[in-house]
Amino acid sequence: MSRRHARVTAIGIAGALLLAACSGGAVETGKIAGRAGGEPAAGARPVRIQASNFEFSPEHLTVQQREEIALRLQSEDSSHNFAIDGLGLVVDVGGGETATARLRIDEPGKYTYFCTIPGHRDGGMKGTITVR
Ligand SMILES: [Cu+2]
Repeated sequence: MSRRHARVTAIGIAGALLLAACSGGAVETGKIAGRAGGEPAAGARPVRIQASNFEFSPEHLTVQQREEIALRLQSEDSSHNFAIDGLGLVVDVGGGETATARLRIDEPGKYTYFCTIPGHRDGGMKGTITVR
């Protein structure tokens, strides 16, 4: 590969990454106190959610303030994820797979969860989580 070709390729990759970052339906973080992602805490309550094109089941969840949740996301078709507006990405799941991650919200309120994959939220992949 020539030096010039290498530089053009590098610019192309940077552009593709930037595009991916911009079109990914980014989730806002740092507005809600809590934990999103990583290993579930010991003794966490398991909560199962099914993800499919284009809905979550259930569409409503209720948890207690500061309650440790082991969120188990099961994909019935393609890749999906579960993110909470203001808190962050909780878990990603590959097509037909199941993945589990930590979730804890420290402030009571009503929050929105959704799938960040482009088009999925607009297609209906969203729900509400009530924290008491
Ligand atoms: Cu999705």
